[in-house]
Amino acid sequence: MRPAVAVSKAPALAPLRTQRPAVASLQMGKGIDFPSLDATGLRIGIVTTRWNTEVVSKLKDGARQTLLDLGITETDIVEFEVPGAWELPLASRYMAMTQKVDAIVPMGVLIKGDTDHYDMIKDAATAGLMDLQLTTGIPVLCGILGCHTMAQAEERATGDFNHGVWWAKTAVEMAQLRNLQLGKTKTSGGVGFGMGGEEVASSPGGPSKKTAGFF
Ligand code: DLZ
Repeated sequence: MRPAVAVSKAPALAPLRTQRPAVASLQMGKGIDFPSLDATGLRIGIVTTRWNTEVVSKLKDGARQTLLDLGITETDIVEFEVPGAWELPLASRYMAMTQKVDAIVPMGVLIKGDTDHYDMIKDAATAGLMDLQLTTGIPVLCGILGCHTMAQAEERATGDFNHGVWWAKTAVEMAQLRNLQLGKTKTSGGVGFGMGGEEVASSPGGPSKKTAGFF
């Protein structure tokens, strides 16, 4: 007798929503073009380090100004600060746990020294950031410059080559892609901890209560 064939009753996956293809014309290794972006209503998180703060602050300034130019309000730029690049993944995770940011831009600068410290931090931090975005589904950028000299870092945080500008645009593009594909509405509300969570039923059909936690 032939074994019964289980027929899935699960609804077919929703077709992928299409987005205008990104313009990706490489300019001699000096960055990429972006499609026209409108970031109105998005909320973007920025996490910066105090290590190499002179360069990191330029990256942050470039990112902030770009976000504002794209239509994001000051209040929709959420900022955390941490000591060094090693701390970026955990702080970014705290920010992701709020579920109130559409993308996160961690920013740090690692300068290669004479020891293996640089490689340990660079590899662990970048792996942590990748893991974070894949496990949460929230875009988390690779905003760590790994440079051999401070001059290299300065160059990448200045003028037309300010990576903070590109990171901001990438964050907006990825946030839009996520919201489009997941059918999410734009994020709103505060970032904090308390009783500001969603109304949920405490039991099926039971009275609703507000959840405690990040909101
Ligand atoms: C310890 C250290 C060193 C040597 N260099 C850097 C650096 O170039 N950039 C950076 O962001 N952080 C550096 N740190 C600090 C570590 O990231 C981390 O803050 C400490 O090891 C404490 O966990």
